[in-house]
Amino acid sequence: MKLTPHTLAAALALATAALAAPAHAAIALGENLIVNGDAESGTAGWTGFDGYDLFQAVSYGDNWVKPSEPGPADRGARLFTGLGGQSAGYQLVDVGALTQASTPLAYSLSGWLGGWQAQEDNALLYVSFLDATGAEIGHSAIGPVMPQDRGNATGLVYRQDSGLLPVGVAQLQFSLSMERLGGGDNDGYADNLRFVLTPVPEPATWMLLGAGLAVAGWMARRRAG
Ligand SMILES: [Ca+2]
Ligand SMILES: [Ca+2]
Repeated sequence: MKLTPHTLAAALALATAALAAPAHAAIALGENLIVNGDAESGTAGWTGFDGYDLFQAVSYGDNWVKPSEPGPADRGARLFTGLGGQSAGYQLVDVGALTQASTPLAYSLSGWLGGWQAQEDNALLYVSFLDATGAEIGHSAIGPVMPQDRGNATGLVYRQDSGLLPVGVAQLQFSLSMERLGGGDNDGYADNLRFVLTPVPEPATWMLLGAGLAVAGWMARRRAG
């Protein structure tokens, strides 16, 4: 199968769905479930996909993104960059203990993604929501950030996606990929990757919010009239 640009992580996500989840530190609501999402521990926590180079962790500096160039204020010393033509790695997290509770959960996926000058090298972070059989029952993704998104300037841009976690999720698979579309280096950049689950507010809270919105809408219509 030929991989179309920007879809590598998504295409690979299902490839490892049957793999057993590795041992993982204690997980909790409100905590970042991506291990070493900030590259400060090198590539610890990430496993390469068969047939692809694992991305690398490099220091902010002259050859990649300068500390003064756009990116997270709390960027630390390192970021992820691609290696070879296409880099891809993943991590699996067992979240059954969190999702089996009756309370609905909301997710927030965020991170800083970028590239180099006007080159179209890019990074994509994709999370698969897997049920107990390993089947994907939903997903979320951020990226790619293309040159026009960063004004053809080297750096990283913040991206975020959020929503309700589907019922029945047992595992999360985080897939990070970078592809090289220009020059010799794979300049898909990523740093400060986060995925957080939080309880959805109680139904009473939603009712109050809904009532407030209804009143606001009525006021708006009244003024418009
Ligand atoms: Ca960092
Ligand atoms: Ca490049």
